[in-house]
Amino acid sequence: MEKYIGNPILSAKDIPYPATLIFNAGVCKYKGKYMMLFRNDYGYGENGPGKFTGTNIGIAESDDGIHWTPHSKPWIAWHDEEIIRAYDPRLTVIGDEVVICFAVDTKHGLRGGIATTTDFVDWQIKSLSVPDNRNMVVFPEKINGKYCRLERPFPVYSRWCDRFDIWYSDSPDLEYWGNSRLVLGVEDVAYANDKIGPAAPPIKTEKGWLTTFHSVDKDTSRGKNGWEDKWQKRYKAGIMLLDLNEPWRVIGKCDDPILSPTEEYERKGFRNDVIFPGGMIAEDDGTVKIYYGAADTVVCLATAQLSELLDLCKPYHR
Ligand code: BMA
Repeated sequence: MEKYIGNPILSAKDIPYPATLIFNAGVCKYKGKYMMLFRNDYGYGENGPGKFTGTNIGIAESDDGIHWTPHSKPWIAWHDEEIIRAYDPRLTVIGDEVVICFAVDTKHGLRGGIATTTDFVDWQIKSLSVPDNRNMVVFPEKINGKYCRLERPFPVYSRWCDRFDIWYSDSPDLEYWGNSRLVLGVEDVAYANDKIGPAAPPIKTEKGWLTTFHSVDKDTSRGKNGWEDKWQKRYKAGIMLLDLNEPWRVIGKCDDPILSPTEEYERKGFRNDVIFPGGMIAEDDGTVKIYYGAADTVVCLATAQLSELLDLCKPYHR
């Protein structure tokens, strides 16, 4: 992967409304433009360390996927009596629609939300999972007549610590989800000692569905890292290939992370040493753009050749 020399591609200083941390963006190509929805945690400092006044989701557009123009106002702030906030959007174009997955904090648990839009103005909520689930990403086409997603439940009572894995479910209509299967366990990723989760929505290749995931390793000797009193985790990005017809089956995986925190903008911020991809675009010229949140503070871009990413995925069966 080549990290873009001009990173970060979007940060709080670019945003024309109150913004503190601009990160974890979803990106798609839609109706001739690159569209980005990004997370904005704002108000740090007013309520003390680690406590933000609010979170909203901003929107930005681009002609080249590199230079971005944010709209003058936030896109949405999903908030009501039950819902506290929505964040970490991921975007998938399926036919005429854009499917948006969110993490949704509610008073009764953390839920995975799925919505659709055709114009980035009106949006319709299709489903909200039971707690606790998030990091949902939808595949860019129906497979065997079903919408498919990767997701990351938090099975606390069977794992007893942060041992969280990547799962698959499918749906006839984006509303009712089932056929759930384990895709990849945290124990299958040598560089993770804590948890893993889906990252950007998969892209279709002739060899299979190519998809990123995030992996977390925890170092309990670490103390204050970033703005909070304690932050002991490090987030990297991995990549794997899923079977085209049975997308819960991993058929290839890279042994090493494809992105690790090495740069200042990844190593220092609200939470140090975090790389959290949310968008991946395959271009016609054979390059792939991966968009990722860095240090929970800014949005960054890295590029690679699709053929090289495929070569990295060695045959794998769990
Ligand atoms: C995860 C999510 C992400 C965040 C990451 C690193 O659990 O909360 O939104 O980027 O932690 O802090």
